[in-house]
Amino acid sequence: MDDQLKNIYDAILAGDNKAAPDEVQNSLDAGKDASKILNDGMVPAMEEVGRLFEEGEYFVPEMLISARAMQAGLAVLQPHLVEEDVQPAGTVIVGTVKGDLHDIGKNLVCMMLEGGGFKIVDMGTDVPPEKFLAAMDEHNPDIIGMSALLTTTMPSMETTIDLVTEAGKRDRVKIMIGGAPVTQDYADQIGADGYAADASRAVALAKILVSG
Ligand code: B1M
Repeated sequence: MDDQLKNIYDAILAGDNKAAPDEVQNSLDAGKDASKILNDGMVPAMEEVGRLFEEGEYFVPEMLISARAMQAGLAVLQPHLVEEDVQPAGTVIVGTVKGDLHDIGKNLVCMMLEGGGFKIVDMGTDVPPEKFLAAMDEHNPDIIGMSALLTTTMPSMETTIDLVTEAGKRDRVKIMIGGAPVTQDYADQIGADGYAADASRAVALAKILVSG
């Protein structure tokens, strides 16, 4: 990691929500690629926050202020991740499932999908299965995307798929899932159409799902 990326990494770890966007801007001004800033500076910082939390060195407040610094940095990065003038590739409803308040990964997936030309309906966090179903009726999406960061909230993905199936609407929509504890095996097990490990793979997967 070079000095510029290290400054971003340190600002997020320290939860400094002024330095984080400033350092992101400095790196952009210096000509650094937005995806490099994201993948080699910002995401590793959040992984380190998770490790420190697991080891009992960080607690929820520290996680929260680091998350805020991450979001502040992402706001600066967003226009550089989103390509302009791309034809709509389809509509995707995206939400973090019921009981789960983690939204950084979900927001990144939304940004990248938007950059990939998809129209996004962002449902936010803590989205119950019934709300996904109601949004399906309202927005007629090509894809429902669900994110979960807690092992305890993953079952809500299956409940949502079951609800869509019981409503007789499963053949009208593709369902993709993701989030740190989610795997391809889990996607297969609950009958999702696909799993993506990160935001760029989510775009590639969404393109395959709408074309197939
Ligand atoms: Co929480 N938290 N957290 N947390 N948190 C984790 C997830 C945890 C792994 C930390 C740890 O113990 N190491 C752990 C979960 C353990 C488990 O379930 N096995 C945990 C816990 C325990 C908790 C609480 C229960 C803590 C408590 O209160 N005691 C609590 C739960 C609150 C709730 O949701 N009900 C809690 C709270 C919080 C904060 C609010 C403080 C904050 C979230 C702030 C926010 O999101 N606005 C927070 C944070 C920041 C984290 C960590 C440190 C970082 C998460 C993150 O933003 N990562 C996290 C540790 C970790 O993940 N290593 C942790 C960066 C982000 C870019 O990655 O979200 O994985 P990620 O998204 C990626 C991919 O997964 C993928 O693409 C994204 C971009 O590449 N992806 C998709 C995500 N969604 C996708 C959807 C797709 C496709 C791909 O298709 C639709």
